[in-house]
Amino acid sequence: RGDDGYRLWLKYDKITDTAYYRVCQQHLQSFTIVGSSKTLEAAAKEIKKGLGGMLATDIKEVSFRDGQLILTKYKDLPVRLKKQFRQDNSSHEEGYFIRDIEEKGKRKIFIVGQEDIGVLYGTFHFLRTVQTRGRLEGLSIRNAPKVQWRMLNHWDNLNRTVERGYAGLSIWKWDELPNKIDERYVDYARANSSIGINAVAVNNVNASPNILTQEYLEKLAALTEVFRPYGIRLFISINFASPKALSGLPTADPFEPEVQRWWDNKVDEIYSIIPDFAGFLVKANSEGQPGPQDYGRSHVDGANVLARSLARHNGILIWRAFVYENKGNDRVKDPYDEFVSLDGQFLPNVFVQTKNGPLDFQPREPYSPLFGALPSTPQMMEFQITQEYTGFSTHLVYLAKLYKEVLDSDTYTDGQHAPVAQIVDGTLQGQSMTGMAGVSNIGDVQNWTGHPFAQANWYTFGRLAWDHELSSKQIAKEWIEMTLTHEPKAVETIMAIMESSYEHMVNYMMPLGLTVLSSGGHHYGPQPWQRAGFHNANKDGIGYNRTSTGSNAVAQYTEPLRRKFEQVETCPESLLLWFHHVPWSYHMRSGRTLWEELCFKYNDGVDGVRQMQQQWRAIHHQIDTATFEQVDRLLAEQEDEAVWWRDACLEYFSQISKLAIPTEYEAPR
Ligand code: GCW
Repeated sequence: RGDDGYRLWLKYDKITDTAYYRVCQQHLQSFTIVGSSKTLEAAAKEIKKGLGGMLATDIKEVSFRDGQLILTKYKDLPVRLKKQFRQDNSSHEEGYFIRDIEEKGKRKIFIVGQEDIGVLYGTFHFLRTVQTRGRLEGLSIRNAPKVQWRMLNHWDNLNRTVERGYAGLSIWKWDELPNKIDERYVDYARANSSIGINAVAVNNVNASPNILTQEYLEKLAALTEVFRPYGIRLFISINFASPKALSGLPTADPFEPEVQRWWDNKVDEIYSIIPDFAGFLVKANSEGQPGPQDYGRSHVDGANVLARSLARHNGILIWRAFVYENKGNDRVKDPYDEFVSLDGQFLPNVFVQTKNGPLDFQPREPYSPLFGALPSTPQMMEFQITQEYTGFSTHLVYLAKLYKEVLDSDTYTDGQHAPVAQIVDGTLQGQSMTGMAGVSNIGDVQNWTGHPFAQANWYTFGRLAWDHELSSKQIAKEWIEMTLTHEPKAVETIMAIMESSYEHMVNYMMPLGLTVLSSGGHHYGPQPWQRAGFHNANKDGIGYNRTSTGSNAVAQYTEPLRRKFEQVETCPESLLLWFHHVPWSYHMRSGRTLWEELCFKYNDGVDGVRQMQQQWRAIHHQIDTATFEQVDRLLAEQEDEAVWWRDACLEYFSQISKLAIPTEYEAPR
């Protein structure tokens, strides 16, 4: 029987490596939990499920003296062990350490958290160690997250459709809540907790006011009962005009005292039902959503009204910076232009949430220049996990590459080495409120994400939000071993597929810094002829001039980046057409002309997909049949669509450039 993908990376199949199995059997037959709480119960359940599955035996809960595996908070350790572990202990409330020691002649593994949630995170880490066949002897791990809020944003509507969702309907069955708790909610919480995700916004940022009705608050309360043991806090997206829509107030003007009162009352009501409610996520004055500017007020004015209500309960407000005007100007400049002057004016419990790039989740963008430019405002990174512009759930694209490229980008803030990651994790500008959000790719299809490899993007987002220093390779390896296979050659091959997949996609869709060549509305497939305002192709050349002779978006970057992007010779070729309008005959570093390079890249992308197909077929025997065939079929579709992208774009650009498409770059099928 094939695997249906429901168990994600928490498969816990029996260990087939006999030597490793024997070691585990010897050391992991029994466990002890010190203390009691729902979170510790969740840890115990996971140990039984995880080790029980991998050892194919019952794991017994026993006394402290007999336990081979001890799960405990640091403060509950006996004094002698506290002394022994003093250096391992971290004061981080989500931190933990794992240590293998000899205690009174017996080997014991300790999983020790500062708080219960640390014990649970440590438990998942330990299970991952066994799942990836890590060495148990001498185990010594110390870990804590680098970022405070590690969050999924669902774009799920209350009617269960999912905006930009490609994996079925929303997992939230609002019609059944609060009375019926779907088992999937628990597995969702387990999966998130296993990768360190500790917050979710459950509904679309294009928000229905109804989420704030008492009816929905009770449904939400039922969800928090499931989330709480797993350390997951609840956010909701709200509609700025809710006071009008729900209570018939004549206005939602943030300066009207009755509006502030309305939010105060509503927030009090929420906390009376959900005492640990985390806060609101808001899309305002963006793509038609209502907001403070409807009343001539600023983003700060709007955000602070909500933040004030929330602060009375230690709640948090996340205000999105995804704004643009569509007035024929260069819209990539809008978020920066609107928000930089507001720095320092938001209340302390406000996050500004900024998309990774200044445009809109394109296959490749430079990092958003807002990172580094808001020194006095906590800023939350927003990545997209769902593949709106990167192949829906049809294309195999491992997004760790995109996330890492952005996080590693040097912003040169204050003239020093200052990667985006250090702005996001707060170390560079001394922020204590930090966060990273990912727009979820989860739906109610059996395997959660549609494409089996799209699970890896959920996984990798969580792992990077926890620790942005992990490499994309390392995360891929973990995920493959937990999900697909342990056979070393197959693991290597799948890693190679995943690692190369992102660049292939960029190449067959939008190489050299091109953007938004996708069709209008649904964004599936190419329609460059509708997108002239993004690529600006004409008979002389192609690309968007964002230098000082054009829209001057380069001015939003600090030196020396500004100069680097400004000059065509120093601008990275991967972003060339993002920043420059370049003649077709321009000489690229490869020796090809720009036109030839474009043709080369598109073909290279198609070849890349064909190569992935061959690589996948070569490991046929190491993958369960159902998964193998599903991915194989999807790769065939991806190949067709890569060809579709290449041909549509090159045919179209060829008509404009009046240049023929050279066939020499085309590999045989
Ligand atoms: O990428 C665009 C999407 C919209 C989305 C918007 C946003 C939720 O096409 O569907 O709306 O971004 O991020 O607000």
